[in-house]
Amino acid sequence: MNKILVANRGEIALRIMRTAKEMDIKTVAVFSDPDRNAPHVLFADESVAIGGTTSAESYLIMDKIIEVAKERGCDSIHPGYGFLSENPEFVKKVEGNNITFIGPSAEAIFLMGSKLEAKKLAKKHNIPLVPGTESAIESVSEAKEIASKIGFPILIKASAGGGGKGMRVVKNADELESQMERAVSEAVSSFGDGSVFIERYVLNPRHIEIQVLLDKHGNGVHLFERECSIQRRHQKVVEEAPSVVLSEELRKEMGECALRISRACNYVGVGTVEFLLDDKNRYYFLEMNTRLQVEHPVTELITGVDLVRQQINVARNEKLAFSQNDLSINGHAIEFRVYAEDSNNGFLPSTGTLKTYVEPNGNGVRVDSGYKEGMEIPIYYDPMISKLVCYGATREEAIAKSKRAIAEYKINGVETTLPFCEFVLNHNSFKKGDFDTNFVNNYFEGKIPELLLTEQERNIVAVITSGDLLEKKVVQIQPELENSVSNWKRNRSTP
Ligand code: MV4
Repeated sequence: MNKILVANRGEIALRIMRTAKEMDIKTVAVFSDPDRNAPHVLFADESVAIGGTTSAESYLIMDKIIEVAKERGCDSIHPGYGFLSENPEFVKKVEGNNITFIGPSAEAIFLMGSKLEAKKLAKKHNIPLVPGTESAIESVSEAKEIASKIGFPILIKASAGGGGKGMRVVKNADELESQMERAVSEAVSSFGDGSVFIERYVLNPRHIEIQVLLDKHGNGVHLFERECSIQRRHQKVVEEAPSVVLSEELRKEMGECALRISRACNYVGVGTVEFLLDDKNRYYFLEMNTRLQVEHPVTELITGVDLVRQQINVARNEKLAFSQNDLSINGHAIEFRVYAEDSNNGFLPSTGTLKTYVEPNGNGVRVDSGYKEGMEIPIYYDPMISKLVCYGATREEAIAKSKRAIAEYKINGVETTLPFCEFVLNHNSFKKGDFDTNFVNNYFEGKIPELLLTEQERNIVAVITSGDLLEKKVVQIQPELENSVSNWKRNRSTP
């Protein structure tokens, strides 16, 4: 492999190019009009303008990207995440042009794109599933019959969905008909496929995912788990590895399950198998993501494995250089997604220019970003500015480093989710590792609590929970809010 076209933008394009450079492989960037001065464009050995502004006009145009790859003599394409990364048609086109797609086969991507097919495969291989239907439900009467067997609440999911898109909770039989109709019409309009299925709704689950890596010679390993429960509306905000709740035994069992389903679809390269973990530590297969994930760095930090290097090695037919016994968890890593969003205003996108942009660094701090000071955050793409990833020998150390790094991170010009990340870090439930996918719903009231009373005042059972001092609320002491005062405001100079 001599030259990779990176069919992506921002932090992940840069992330991929860095490893390519370490491997003495040339890189070609493609870029849209708004991205002409972006770091990934400057970093690449060659950069080619593909025009367009929106994703649909640029990073999603398969033929144009393949044309550039051929013109520039690329022998391979790395899709990153998002965009064309899980599009089986793209894989076929790339391979049809004698270019290596750095990722799994079109067939594996296609299979896992159908949540129902994925579940059928999992069942065949004795992988635990949430009780529910194995094929698409055709009618409301069928849905009622199934629901009465598994009991309410149930969840209606779109087979072509995933990542939480097209899901409907149904609390009782009265709601079933209307919710089912909505789910089907949503599935048709969003995915062009109205197939839906039913599962029992698991209350307060954790979201645990297993990183897998398989070569083309039948070797495969898992690289342990990532805990991704801290999310809002299916957008992950804080991810960590390892999870505080998995025993060695459970970790091994889930890792083996993840490998079993990967092998069942002849998976090659890096992939992620998602599970729900309920409050009794029972796990259920949800879906498989057939790409390099945003949160892959936490796994890299605790295992010492460069996942992009592994993807490239597998793509060029190499055998894995290590086996499961060579892998172990070393330390603890936490990732914070820094979005240009206003966490005090419903996480609305916050557009503008990075007037001040100073990244933290130092021991245990990694920042994967795609921006520099003075750049504008384009409104056309995902609003993620960077990922702050902190590493320590223990979880406590990783938390301490994270607090220090967030305090060092100076961003003016746009609002970011950093204050929200700090809120999470300071929350007692997070500190104790006692949380699930409802963390944000349960504890975040839409505003960052900016002030906490002094020690003395705290003893008088009063806490200011509202950001607005005029709305001073006097409430019972909420242990979770202790220490949740944020110093972001103090550290921030006004834009
Ligand atoms: C569920 C569930 C509860 N019960 N399935 C959301 C993302 C998609 N991959 C599956 N999701 C869920 N499926 C059953 N039967 C709860 C969720 C869920 C969730 C899962 C992982 C991370 C965050 C979540 C937030 C809300 C709901």
